[in-house]
Amino acid sequence: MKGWKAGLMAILVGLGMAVLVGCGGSKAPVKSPQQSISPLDMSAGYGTVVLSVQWSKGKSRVIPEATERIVARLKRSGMTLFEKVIERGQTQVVFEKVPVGEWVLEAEAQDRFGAVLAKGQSESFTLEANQNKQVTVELTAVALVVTGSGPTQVTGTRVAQGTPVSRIDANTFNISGVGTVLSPMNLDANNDGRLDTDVFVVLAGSAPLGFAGFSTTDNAVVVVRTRARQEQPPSVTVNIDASGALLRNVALPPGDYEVTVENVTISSGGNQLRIGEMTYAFSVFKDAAGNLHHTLPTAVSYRLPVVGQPIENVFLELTVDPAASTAGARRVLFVDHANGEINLTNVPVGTDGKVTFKAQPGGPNLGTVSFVGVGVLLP
Ligand SMILES: [Ca+2]
Repeated sequence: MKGWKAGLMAILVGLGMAVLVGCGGSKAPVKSPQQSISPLDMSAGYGTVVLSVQWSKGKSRVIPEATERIVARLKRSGMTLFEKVIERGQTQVVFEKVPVGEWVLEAEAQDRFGAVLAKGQSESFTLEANQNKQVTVELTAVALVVTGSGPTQVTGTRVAQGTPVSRIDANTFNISGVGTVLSPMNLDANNDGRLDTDVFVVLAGSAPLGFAGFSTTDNAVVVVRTRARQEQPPSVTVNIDASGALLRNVALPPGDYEVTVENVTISSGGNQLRIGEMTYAFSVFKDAAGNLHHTLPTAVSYRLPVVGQPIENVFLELTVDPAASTAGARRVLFVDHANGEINLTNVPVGTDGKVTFKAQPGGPNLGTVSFVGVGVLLP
């Protein structure tokens, strides 16, 4: 990300106006000033505070690229008494009917998920009647994070039950019209030369776990059928390239599966996150009309902490086939830290499987994450 080191220059102009009737008032006052700032000397009058923001495109004074809004707070004695939101594109916001006296302005740059990307606060200043004041707030990045998104490019095709198939070995089949596929299951258990069930073929080149910034030194993934009745769930090993793309077609009957890949690095803007093992759980399912779908992500957005940074304001957003939501799919996410388990608050939001979680304040720093498991499963 460009601009992480840069600060924002926000100019606060205090326009001292002895009388200014509150018309409209603050868009989002935290508390009514009349009720919450009794220590203020109300008899001394009010001023109006105008916060101007320079949405600079230069590299020396820019806000983080992902910033969607800036939240500005007027504080006294550590308490926020007025709060305003400046959406991207707006250049100023007006705090009306601000009592004179000592104030500190705090500003936070937030992304579209509300995560704080950068923040800062002004020196303490005095708002007096008939005084114009400029205050500069330098925003500094809260944490260096890995940010990225991209299509996972999962492509596939449904092949109908009864389609001619020949078995090459325990996990290799040749399906008429498709070609050679790997499968954890025996696709022709009754040995009649035809597919026992409809199957979904994830085509070579698809990257079920891969996305922009993803790389691995693992040269193969293991696809396991989970929730299978067998004591040893059926599995197949599929070669992949460094970007996570499958090098072979994989045929999957309806069911629940996991793909596991090891030694993952996610890179973005020069930052890296290392993950010892990453698993994606997914379902292949039939809708009411009998069409096959999967809950593999069709796109992934993420922001993850870099090595050595605390886990906070982290998210993974998995976009899946809308049919999965219709069918009542639920999201799962697990993260294990190399130095032990971290208690996370998982908050599934929205239909796209967005998951955000935060470490406890003061929690442990992050080394190589030993395990990240995400997925979307049918009930
Ligand atoms: Ca058969």
